Amino acid sequence: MSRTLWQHWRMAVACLCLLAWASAAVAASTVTVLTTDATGQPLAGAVVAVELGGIARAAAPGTRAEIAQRQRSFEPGLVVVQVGTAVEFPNQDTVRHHVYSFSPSKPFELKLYSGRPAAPVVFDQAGVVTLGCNIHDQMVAHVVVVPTPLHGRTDATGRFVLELPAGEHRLRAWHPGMREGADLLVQPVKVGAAGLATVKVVLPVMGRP
Ligand SMILES: [Cu+2]
Repeated sequence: MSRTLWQHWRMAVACLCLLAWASAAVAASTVTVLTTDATGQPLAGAVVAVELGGIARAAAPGTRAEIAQRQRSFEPGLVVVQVGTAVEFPNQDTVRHHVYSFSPSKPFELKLYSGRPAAPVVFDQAGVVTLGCNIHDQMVAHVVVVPTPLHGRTDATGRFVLELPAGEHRLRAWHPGMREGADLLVQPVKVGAAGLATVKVVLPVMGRP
């Protein structure tokens, strides 16, 4: 190998190494979030949301979700939406319902109605909103409002798996077994260059759900 070729080869190797380093630095790593109660028992169905870089992000205008009323219950009984989402509350029963929330992050009421209300309800603040019906006391639902599109619920083993880039993020978690009115628990999550395998989150649930 001539001296010039050798120099080119060395340069190429250096470039490749730099590329590999750069892509490792931005690559996402697979992170498992494990939610448990205070005794270490896994919690299925916990809501987990992560704000990348700790930055809150609202939903794109026009983002919609729906909670119907069917057979005198809310269907589904829990939705997780991004801040700014407009939620429709169609009544599919023949009886009228009166949907309300006293939750501080979104107090509202849809007075006794049939069919589809004229306008959806926009959930513009992060938090947990509890819904009820003035006519049917057993009707309860939750709208969990999070400032990120990156959210999900834990499986039967209490786990939610997602891809996270290196950085300092903000994780929020909540479980229906937590005290009524409890907000999402906030926990910082730091993903280093070597990645991060598991994040444990202990939620203050009241007894077994
Ligand atoms: Cu009702």
